[in-house]
Amino acid sequence: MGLDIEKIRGLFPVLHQEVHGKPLVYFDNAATTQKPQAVLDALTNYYQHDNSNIHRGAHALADRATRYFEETREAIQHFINAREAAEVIFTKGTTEGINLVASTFRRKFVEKGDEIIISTLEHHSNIVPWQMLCEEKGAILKVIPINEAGEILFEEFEKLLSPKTKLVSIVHASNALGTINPVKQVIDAAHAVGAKVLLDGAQSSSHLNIDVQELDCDFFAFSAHKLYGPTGLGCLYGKREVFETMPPYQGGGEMIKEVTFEKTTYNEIPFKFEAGTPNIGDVIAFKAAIDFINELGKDAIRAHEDELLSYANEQLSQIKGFLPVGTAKEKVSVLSFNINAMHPYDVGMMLDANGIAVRTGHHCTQPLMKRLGLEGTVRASFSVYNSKSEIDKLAEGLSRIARIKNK
Ligand code: C6P
Repeated sequence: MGLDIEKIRGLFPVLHQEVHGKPLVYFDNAATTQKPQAVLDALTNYYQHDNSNIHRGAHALADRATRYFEETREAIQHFINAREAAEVIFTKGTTEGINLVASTFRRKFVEKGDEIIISTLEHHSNIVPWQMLCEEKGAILKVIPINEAGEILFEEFEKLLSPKTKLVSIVHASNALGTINPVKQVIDAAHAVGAKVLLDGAQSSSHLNIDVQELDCDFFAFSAHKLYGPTGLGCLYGKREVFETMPPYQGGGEMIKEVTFEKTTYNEIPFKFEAGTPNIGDVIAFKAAIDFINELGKDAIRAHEDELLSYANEQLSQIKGFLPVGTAKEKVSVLSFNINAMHPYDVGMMLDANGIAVRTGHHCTQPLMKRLGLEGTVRASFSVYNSKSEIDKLAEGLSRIARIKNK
């Protein structure tokens, strides 16, 4: 039995509105997903009944807030199959997770002449922190090339590996093209030369089953807002033995064991990496998003999204001037394209006039767009609450746009 999409849509208040006089069709899910009522309720409930600082107060509200906060950590542990909850750190998002690792590696593990490997598919947040590190330490940034379909060239990656490779940081699923990278192979090859591996899971976490133990990655960073959860919140998974060797990211409350003016000793993980009062309300609300996903099941979500992706490919391929961008064999439900030589922004504006929300531009992957010889693309990204009838509306809208251009 497939999912009951109408019922699922009923859980998302924001979907039931008109935009420019047309029913909203929300296809910008790779940028951020919408939030189910349960997440909104959890957030309100926290501020109405439980609001308190955590881990320090000796009163009922503080106890409750601490318990709910740590329950989310445990839910995340199971969601990604980490060995223990302490291997999950709360961050502001994928970007901060990557910056945390880059910052600690810069201070402790990377020397002049060492190498960091990323791929051509990376989001800016998995490029710039490593460039900053390399600039400061005199290290070298190497980039795995891709083919025209948007797949990494694995043999070329193997050639880049050497005993100088300190870290491989690679996107699990591309936000711009949808490509799913062969990360297990990447991790095994990187470990063979002694390098650590960080996976940017911003896109994969919402579509694929994640098992960090099976993958054997050293780090996995993702954002709550792409998983039906609140914005400004994310998680960084790290293996205990790796986290324990790393210096703290920021100094402040919570991350210490004892402070004197002469010397400070640091707290255990995860608290060592969680300085200051965290985003308590959003962490607590995030559990409702994880529960929502678990109730539907990742396999059922993926099956529905895959069906939408192939249906969209079929329908849009019939439009004269439709140029798909990113045709990897393994993809999440991201469809990037252009229409003739039209500027993606113009296509996006015309779709918006029809109530259809897509993202246009370089998708924070300028080097990838340059490699593909494009200024940008139109990107439709599908989620569990989307339907084939919405894709029909996209196809109709694009046909009209293409006809104007073809005249
Ligand atoms: N991509 C998109 O529209 P933050 O902003 O920290 O939550 O996530 C950053 C990030 C990192 N890696 C990948 C693969 C991503 O897709 C993103 C966010 C959004 O594609 C916003 S640019």
